[in-house]
This record gives sequence, C-alpha cells and structure tokens, in this order.
Amino acid sequence: VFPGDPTEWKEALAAVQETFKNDSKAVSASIVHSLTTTLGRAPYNVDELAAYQAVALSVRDQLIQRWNATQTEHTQRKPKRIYYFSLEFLMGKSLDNALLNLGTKDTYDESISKLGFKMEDILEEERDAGLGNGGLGRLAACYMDSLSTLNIPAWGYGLRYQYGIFRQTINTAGAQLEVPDPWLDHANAWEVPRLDAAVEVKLYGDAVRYESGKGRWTGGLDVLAVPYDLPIPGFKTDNTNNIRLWSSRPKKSFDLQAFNAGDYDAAVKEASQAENITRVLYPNDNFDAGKLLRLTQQYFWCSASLNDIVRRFKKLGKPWTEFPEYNAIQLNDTHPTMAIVELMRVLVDEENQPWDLSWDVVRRTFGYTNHTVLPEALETWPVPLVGHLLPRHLQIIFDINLFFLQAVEKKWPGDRARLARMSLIQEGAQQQVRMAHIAIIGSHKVNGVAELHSGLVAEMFKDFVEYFGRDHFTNVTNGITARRWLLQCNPGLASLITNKLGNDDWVLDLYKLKALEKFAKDTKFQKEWNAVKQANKDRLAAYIELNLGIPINRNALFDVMSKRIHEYKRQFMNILGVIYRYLQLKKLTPAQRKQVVPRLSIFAGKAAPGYYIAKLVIRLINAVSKTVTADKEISESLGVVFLPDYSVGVAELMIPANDISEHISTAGTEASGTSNMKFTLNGGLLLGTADGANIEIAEEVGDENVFFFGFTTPEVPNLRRAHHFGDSQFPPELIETIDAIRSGMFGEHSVFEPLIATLFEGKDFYLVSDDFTSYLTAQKMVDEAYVDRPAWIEKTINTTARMGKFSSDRAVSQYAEEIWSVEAHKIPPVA
Ligand code: HBZ
Repeated sequence: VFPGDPTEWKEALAAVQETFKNDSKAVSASIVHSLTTTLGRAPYNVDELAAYQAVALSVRDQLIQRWNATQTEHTQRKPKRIYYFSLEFLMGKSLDNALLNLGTKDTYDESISKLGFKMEDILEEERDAGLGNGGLGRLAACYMDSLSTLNIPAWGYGLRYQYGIFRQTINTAGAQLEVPDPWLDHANAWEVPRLDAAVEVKLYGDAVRYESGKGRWTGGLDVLAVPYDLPIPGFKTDNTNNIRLWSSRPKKSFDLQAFNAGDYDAAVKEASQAENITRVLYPNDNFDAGKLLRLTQQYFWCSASLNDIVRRFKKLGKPWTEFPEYNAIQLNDTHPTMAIVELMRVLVDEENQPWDLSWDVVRRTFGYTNHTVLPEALETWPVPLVGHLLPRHLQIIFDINLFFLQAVEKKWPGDRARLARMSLIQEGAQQQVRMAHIAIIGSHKVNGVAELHSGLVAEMFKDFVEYFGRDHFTNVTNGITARRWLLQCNPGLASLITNKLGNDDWVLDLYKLKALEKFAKDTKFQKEWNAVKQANKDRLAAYIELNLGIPINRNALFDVMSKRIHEYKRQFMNILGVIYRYLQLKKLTPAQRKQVVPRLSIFAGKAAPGYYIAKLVIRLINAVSKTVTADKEISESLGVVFLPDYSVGVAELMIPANDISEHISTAGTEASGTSNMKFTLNGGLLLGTADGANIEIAEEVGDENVFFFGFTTPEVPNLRRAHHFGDSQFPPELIETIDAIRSGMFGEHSVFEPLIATLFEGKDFYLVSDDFTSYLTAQKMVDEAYVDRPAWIEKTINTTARMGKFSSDRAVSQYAEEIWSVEAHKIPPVA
C-alpha cells in the first residue's frame, strides 16, 4: 500500500533499485554519491577514511533495502520471531563481512580501485564495534549472522554503549593501562537511528499492591530509550535481520525552573543521570560487579525491548495467550532476567490479565542460556537495591516466589532446607535476589553451552531438575560462524578449500569440509595447505614486528593463547611453562639448541580493570618477553610476545596464523570456549584440558589430533581438598620455575609475589601445580609431532575437515527446533 500515487512510487523505487545493481559502474556512482553529498567531499579532498565511510554508506544502503523488504514481509506474514536479548554484541568490523555476505566484494573491489583506493586500506579504516567483553558477546554476534543466513526471523536487542570495551595499552613496566574507546567519534555508518520509535522507561518511584497480584507503579524518573538499528545480512540470502540497540536520553533536557533559580547542578542532574545509563559497557567477564548502574542498564534495556515487542504484538489483535506463538525470547545469561518480571508487570498491571495466565505466557515465551558455573559470576542483587530502583518489580518477584515456594512445599512437604535452597531470595545478613532462579523458573528451557557444562548446570541446579524434570534442562553446544571465522579472516585457506572441493557449499554447510579428509595425505595439497599457513604466519609476524618491534622467527611453531585473562583460564600456567622452556634451553649447547623446534609463544587478552591478579599475569608475560627477547643466545629458539588490545580485529589476524592454540582451563571451569573452535577450524591443533567444548572437539577430530592433558572434572574436589590440608606436592619443574622468577631473572620479583602466592597461600585453587607436569609433557609431544611435517599437516587438514559440528548454523538450528519452535521464512528476492 503506497501513501500517494502508486505509479510515482513504483517508478521511484525502480530507479532506486537501479542504483543497487551489482556492477562496478553502479557501485562507483553510489560511492561517489555518498562522498559528494552526505559526506560533503570534493574529489580532490578524499582521504582513506572518507573513502571508507562512503563505501560503508553505499553498502549500508543496500542492506537497508533488504532490511525493509525483510521487515515488510515479516509484518505481512507474521511468522514467529526470535528475540535474542544480549547485553553484549561483539560485532567487530562490518564492511568486509557485509560485502562477502552480499556477494558483492569483487564488484566493490573493482570500483574502489578504479576510484584510486585499495580495498585493503579501506577495510583498515573501520573501527571495531567492541560492545562486548569476550565469548558471550561474540557468540551473540555469530548467532545473529547464522539467524540471518538461515532465514530465521530474528531481532537482537542490546544497548548502544557510547564506550565499548576499553582499549588496552601496555606501559613501560609491562602493565595494562585502560584507555576509553569512543568508537562512535567517527559517525557509525552501520546504524540507523529510529528517533520516531523511542520509548519511555520508568525508574525509581513507589509501588502499591491491589487485589489478586495486581499493583501500580507511580512517580519516579522517566527516561527515553532511543533505538538504533543495525541491519544484519545473511550469506547468500536477501533476508536481513535487525539488531536494535537502545541509547538512553533524558525525557526533558533540563529543569527550567531550577535553571532559572540559579541551581545549575540540579537543572542538569536528571538529564545526565539519564545519559549515563548507556554511557559505558561494564568491562567484567565472568564476574558480578553488583552495581546500581549495571542493574539500571539491565532494566532500561529489558523494559524498552519488551515494550517494543508488546507494541508490535498488540497490532496483531491476538489474545495474550497466543503471545508465545509469535514471540520467543532468548536470555543470553541472566543479565536480561528482569524481562521476565517486566513482562509479568505489563500483563498483570497494564494489560489487566490474570496472574496465572500471565505467568503461563511468560514461561512459554522465555528460554535461558547459562554461560558459567563460577560462583563469583552468578548474579544476585541486594533486595533493598532492587526495591529502590524497581519497587513494583520487587513486589512481583516476592509474589512469584510465594506461589513458587507454595508449589515446592506441596511437592515436598516440610522440606525447609529445600525451600531455602530454591527460593528466589537468598537469606542472610542482606537478602539477595537470585537472578538465575528467576531465569530458571520463568523459562520453559534452560541450556548450557557444551555437553560437560550443561551437565554441571543440571548438577548445580539439581533441586530445579527434580522439580521441573530433567527435560527442563538441555544442552546446545556453542558454534561459530564460518563466514567470519574462515571465509573472511582466512581468504587464502578459504579459496584453497573452495578450489579443492570445487564449490563453496561448505560456507553454508560446514559438514561439507569432511570431503577434505581424502586429500589429507596428498603431498601437493599438503604443500599448498602449508603455504597458506606460512603466509598467515608471515602476516602476523610482520604485524608484531611493526607494532612491538620484536623480531620474529617465522619458522617457529606459533603457539597462541588469546582470550580474557582469568585465573581459571590459566594463562599463568602457560607463562610458567614458557619460563621452564627458557630455563631448559639455557642449559643446552648452541648445537643442541639447534635441534629444538623453535617456538613463538603469543599471548593476547584483556584483564578486567579491577582484577589485580589477572593484571599481574600480564606483567609477568611482558617481563618474560623482555628478558627472552633481550637474550640473543635464545632468540632463534624462543620468542615470547604479548599482543596488546585483543579485539575481534586482532583475533582475525592471529587465528589463521596458529600452529597450536591453548585452551587450558581447570577442568569444569570453562563453560564452552569458542576460540578453540576458531583456531582449530583454521588449521591449527588444540592443546587443552578436558574442559568445555574441547572435549567435543576431540570427539569430532579424533584423539590422535589433539594434545590433551590434566586432571578431569570429577578429580577436582579431591585435589582441592589435598591443597587445603597441605597434602599436595609441587613438582620439581614448578619449583625450578618459581625459583627463577624469584631470582630476579624477569626483573624485580616482589611485584610477582602476590601472583605466586595464589599457588601457596591461595591453596592453588585452579590446580596449576597439579596439572603442570602433564602440561609440560603435552608441550613436549607438540614439539615432537611438529618435526614430522607431513604427519603434522595431515593432522591439521583432518582437524579442519572435521569441524562441521561447530558451525553456529548447527547451534542456531538446534535452538530453533528444540527451544524456540521457530521456522525459517524466506523472503521474496529483493531486486
Ligand atoms: O561465554 C563465556 C564463557 O566463559 C565461555 O566458556 C563460553 O564459550 C562463552 C559463550 O558461551 N562467558 C562470557 O564471556 N561471559 C561474559 O563475558 C560475562 C560478561 C558480563 C558478566 C558475566 C559474564 O556480568
């Protein structure tokens, strides 16, 4: 339906379509159009940044066309939609990904070079969208890519932080310094502001209860939530989903009365309070900071997003009982749990629905994904804090709890201990709201992110398993998108694979890589495979030399460990292993040293700004790097590098260059891991513990192709007990290593004493001393295996070939089928 003259509309739309043709003339015209109009540049005055922005705007226009077509189709046909609620979307750069997904990269390449630029340089101008901490945020980004590719109607909902994850710099002492990341400073070409679709969100105020669970929330502070949309293209489909990010704004810009009375502070107080909500991403991963501003972010986001969904649903004119037939909401960890309470409030208080009906609607709508079993990461909020910010929600939480505990009591009469364990409220000096409990009872499915982890989740919440049945809990092993994590980041390997297999079907069906197995022993193919690896290593080496000034031996075995710095992930054990290697090398004669496989140990990752021990690990790595780099006797055989400011962009450079990657968490602590999948997909071998998805990777690629070591999850409690009672022995290799640190070999040792103390006074909670010897043995096996080049390359080919399971397409399909009951809905071709 067109608002005016249909012919005028149709001709105008056709003319617009004409500018989106996939030929270099049309593309040049659209780039130059953006340059000379929107960006206001004359041809003599175009630098690379402006060229990038013009290209991005041109590509964005195409995405918006598809976005419009997708949303129009969905509005008309009303398929069920999935809403992925995530406080983090770690998107990285968008241009290259969009060009590959749209299939227009070659055309743009041609046009860009005719206009006098290089694609490579243009791509480099883009800033990473770092709206996430690590695995959880990047998983959300991979899933959005798969949802679009699989033609599943889906929206992501998140926050538009003004400052994403901090930039990490390293000072001369080797310590991490945090620098703000004002990523929006150069306007963001990928977002579409929707000022007309802003919604109001209420905070603070007072609440009253009426009969039968109903109540009313009054007073308080109203803030505006303004949506910014990011169109998310799929691969080889026109389907273009949406990520809607909310930005907070004051409802009224300032208080004129206070201003006129000369009280300037008060005049702007409310305004800045509102603006602060989406100012900055909390830089913790796997840790609950428990701050009022964080809870405010969570509620602001949940309320705005639900409001949006409810508004859309009401337009359908369907009864509330059918809400779950049109909407599925997936909670990415407990961060969006308030959405459960908010939907109850909307249904009961505002839509006047009965309590039981509302609770049933809620439970059929939500699904909850758990990403951790670490106790320090499980969210709880002090009851007084919740009552202060969200008075009505606190009442609703207590009411849900009352009904729930009555039902538990009915099932297990008199079991007071069980009631206390299952309550939504944890008793103690200060009452706390347990977000995981709300998420579990307010959802129809709870899932962990790898087989082992999902088992641990079911153990941790065993009361809930007994109450709801084992079916309430399930597993969906994580996955990664092969579009970004092979096709885009490793074009050399991607085209080698495509040429060998005769097509690029593997991009849409990663199991197709299996066909590579039959070439694993083929000498010619091995040579080509290895040449790609070497080129990727050369590229990374050049980057390190340029940025850090550390000379790199390109023939070394590249051993990469990049992820957030955490005690449970045990970067400490890795660097202790590196020190031990260094000490052994020092004992050899130059001739003997020549026999040893040269090794380059590369580390990258950010530490939470307040995480003292993690920051000491970074200092130790840099201290070791400094000593080893300065030791000319050793530099051929060992290199140690800490690459600063790990990000999606840096990962795209490091991952294709790995010979091995390390995933060495204490058994039972890493929920899944996803970089383990990225590294192995890119022709590297996995060195790891029996933890998270490592176990499933080993199952798929074969035990003979991974290097596993260390104690297993069931053994952990006994080992910890032994440390507690002082019954554990430290292996001599570890003593030798610690002595070396204490000798001052890596600078003033007192700096590192608190880190060393985690092994002693800290009772070695993460069991470094227990796993150290087997870790060194595994490293030795890596060295030995690497010498036999054909056998090594065969292993890496077979590994890549068997990674099909770890595609996010498989994971998302599983969610769609087993949790969301949502089907693909292909839109008609756009042009
Ligand atoms: O989620 C990670 C897990 O540690 C990792 O094993 C898993 O593969 C990945 C995807 O499922 N968890 C996180 O990344 N968690 C966070 O980043 C986080 C951020 C803020 C929080 C808590 C956790 O408040």
